[in-house]
Amino acid sequence: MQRRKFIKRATLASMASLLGTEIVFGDTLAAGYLPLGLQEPDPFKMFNKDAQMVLLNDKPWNMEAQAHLLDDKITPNKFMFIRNNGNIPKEIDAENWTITFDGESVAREKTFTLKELKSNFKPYTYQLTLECGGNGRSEFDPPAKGNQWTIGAVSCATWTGVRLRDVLADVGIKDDAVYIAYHASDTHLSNDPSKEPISRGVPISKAMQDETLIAYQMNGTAIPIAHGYPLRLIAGGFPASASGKWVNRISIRNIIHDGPKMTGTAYRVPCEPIAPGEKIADEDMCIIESMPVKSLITYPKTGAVLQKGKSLNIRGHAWAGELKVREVAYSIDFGSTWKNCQLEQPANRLAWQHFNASIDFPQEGYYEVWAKATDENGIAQPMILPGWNPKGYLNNACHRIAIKIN
Ligand SMILES: Nc1nc2c(c(=O)[nH]1)N[C@H]1C(S)=C(S)[C@@H](COP(=O)(O)O)O[C@H]1N2
Ligand SMILES: [Mo]
Repeated sequence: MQRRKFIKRATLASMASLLGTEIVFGDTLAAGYLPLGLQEPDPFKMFNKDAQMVLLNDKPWNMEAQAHLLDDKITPNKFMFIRNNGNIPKEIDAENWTITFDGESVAREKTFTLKELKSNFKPYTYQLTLECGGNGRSEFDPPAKGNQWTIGAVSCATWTGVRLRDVLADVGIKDDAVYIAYHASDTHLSNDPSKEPISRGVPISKAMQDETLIAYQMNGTAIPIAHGYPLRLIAGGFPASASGKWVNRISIRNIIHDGPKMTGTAYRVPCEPIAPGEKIADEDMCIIESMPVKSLITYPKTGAVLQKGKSLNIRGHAWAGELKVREVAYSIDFGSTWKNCQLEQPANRLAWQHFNASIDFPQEGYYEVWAKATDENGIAQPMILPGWNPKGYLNNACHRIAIKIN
């Protein structure tokens, strides 16, 4: 019979110091036992994410998808990227959740409970593309600080909520209104209660669009905690940072909102192109509004091996901020020649569009399939990195996958 091994006294002492207190009865623990209090939470389980998602940061939680995970026409929660600037609110009381409309340019300051919001205004449902302004940042050189997103900080889910416009009509906005700003209940990483991790917003014209929602459902059920439960602003086509999660206040401003992450280099790019690494003054930086045209090949997964003589069906999505995508083309010869893909219409304005193509390869060997989308104004994705900027935003270079034909 093998004797059960007990934990070593030194191990117990170091665990106690990590926990900041004595482990009472610790001498009965088996060797190798890790007290729950010392176990790192598993973010994939905690947020119901697929294990193939990629964790970029745990303080705060930031997680991205891989291209092949984004194959669904409507992104399910398990493949949706998470981008947090602060700590997710701890105690969320949806029953008693309120949202206040205030600011210099509000006519009648007003607070609604979540229930009132739902019963006073008509619900609308749209598929809306949300892409982080920093998606693709990892490729910039000189590198930019921040989450090193590759291609996976984009999603297109179904969002249900009330139109911001309808609520603004109810509270009334004064003639001098220029911007709306969100405030939310997540907390600053420093835990300083007087600091907000992020408070951004959109111009009034964007706030007035049909698809700008104060949403309470994602893909037909309550919004998952990580994505803003129980209430979030959704402004598709703009950098996703404009879509405030856990929103409890919307201020109608008579100036361009100046909250955290609105000023300086945050979510701004040089108004005029600059050389990589060049210094630039804050006043020469412009706020990112509509996101640039982009596409993603979601099938097959890069590295796929195919039998000679078979054609390959590729598919993916394309989006262009507030614009429609006019065309998606593919190349198998490193951009020398291009052929058109089939492109679907969007489900609604600001939803990504699906494309597919059937590709024949002339002989065995290594290939890359490149995809290039063009927006309705004739602007196409660049094949190499677009303009360098200090924070590494708006990398919409062509996506490519490797294919081997045997
Ligand atoms: N309150 C709050 N809203 C927020 C953020 C945040 O940190 N706090 N992050 C923003 C950023 S930068 C992005 S890209 C999106 C990410 O949305 P998701 O995590 O639902 O994918 O939420 C935005 N809304
Ligand atoms: Mo973001």
